[in-house]
Amino acid sequence: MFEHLKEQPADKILALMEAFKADPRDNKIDLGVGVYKDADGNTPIMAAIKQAEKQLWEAETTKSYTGLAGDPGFADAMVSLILGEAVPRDTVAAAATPGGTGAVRQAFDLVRMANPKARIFVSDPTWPNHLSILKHMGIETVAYRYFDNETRAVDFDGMMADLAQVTGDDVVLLHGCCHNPTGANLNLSQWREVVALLNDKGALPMIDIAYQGFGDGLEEDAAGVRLVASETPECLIAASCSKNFGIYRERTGLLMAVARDADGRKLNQGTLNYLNRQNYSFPPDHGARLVTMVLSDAELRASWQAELEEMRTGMLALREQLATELQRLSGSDRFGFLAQHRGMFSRLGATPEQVARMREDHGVYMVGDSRLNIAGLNRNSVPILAEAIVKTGI
Ligand code: PLP
Ligand code: TYF
Repeated sequence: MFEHLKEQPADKILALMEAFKADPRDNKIDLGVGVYKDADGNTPIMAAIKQAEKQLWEAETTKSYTGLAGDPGFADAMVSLILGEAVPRDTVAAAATPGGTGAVRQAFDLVRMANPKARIFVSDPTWPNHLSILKHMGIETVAYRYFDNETRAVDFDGMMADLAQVTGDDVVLLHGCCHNPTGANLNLSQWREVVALLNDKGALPMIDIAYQGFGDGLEEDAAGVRLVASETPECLIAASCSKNFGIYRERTGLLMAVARDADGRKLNQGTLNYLNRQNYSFPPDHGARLVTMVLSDAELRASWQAELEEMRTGMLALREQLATELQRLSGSDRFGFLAQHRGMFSRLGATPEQVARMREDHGVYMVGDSRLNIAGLNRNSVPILAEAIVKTGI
């Protein structure tokens, strides 16, 4: 039977991670996979998580199953972190999932159950896994313009013109903050315009939020998603804890479905439980429990927020340094966008050939579309990168 299988394309980002590991050069710089790294190139376990793990080891008395939607305390803590007071809690159904990817996958499954005709509108570009999962599921996708390659900012006019084509059968996938791969984000007045358009057309917004706290701050990064949740009748939110809690391998995420009322929530909750059961029964618990402990304990939460803030401001400082260095070396302001972008990523706007030359000549690894991970830099490697960029003629 297996002879009928076809070779599947590799994930380019994960393949790049392997290529970097295999490169023997000492001075290589990894700006590929979206994992936070400190100045020494390590991805640390956050102090609050380490502390929570210790407490959990002492206090946990059973590893028996939780519920199909995971621990309700996790959902409560995350709904409050992401949505704040934006919507009444009794309208929000939520289920823990294996990572943000699991939440995205379950969201698409839910959409397909609710409306097999639904098309999903995705930003051009978007996280490649969105497209890969949608293709695998046989769901029709429509790309909407998002990024202006000239200005390296959001092509908002293009985006609105393309979204004007949505119908009441469609879903529009938006990145909550820190857009992957571009780093270019909507401002609040643009979010308002998008919400008005979707309400006008009756399309369902779906938000993928994987980097809350990496952009402008925990509250600021949630402003778009809160606006959508409070101003539209229904929406889906897929959240990841991988980055902002640094628990990538624990596979911790949450899918939320906001309904019009408590009856709608009941139906959504039943469906989310059903979908978890079909795909893996119970979601992973360890990471979710750590997140719940950190968010519910004042001391752990303060420690987590302080460390997250340090990561965020560190990335901002690297952005400023890189933009300044490039301005100095190139004598032009064309790299100013690096300081405007938010989150771990920026799209540099280089050609695939230039990206290849950066790798071959300078040992700089970025994704083929010229996405670079700012967290892969430190104060010493910024000038080296800036020089390589200018020498490559980008
Ligand atoms: N969505 C986006 C936009 C991402 O960049 C990521 C990255 O990892 C995810 C979702 C899912 O992350 P994970 O499944 O590791 O929680
Ligand atoms: O975009 C990134 O680099 C992260 C990590 O299949 C990632 O989101 C990349 C590819 C993938 C899963 C996670």
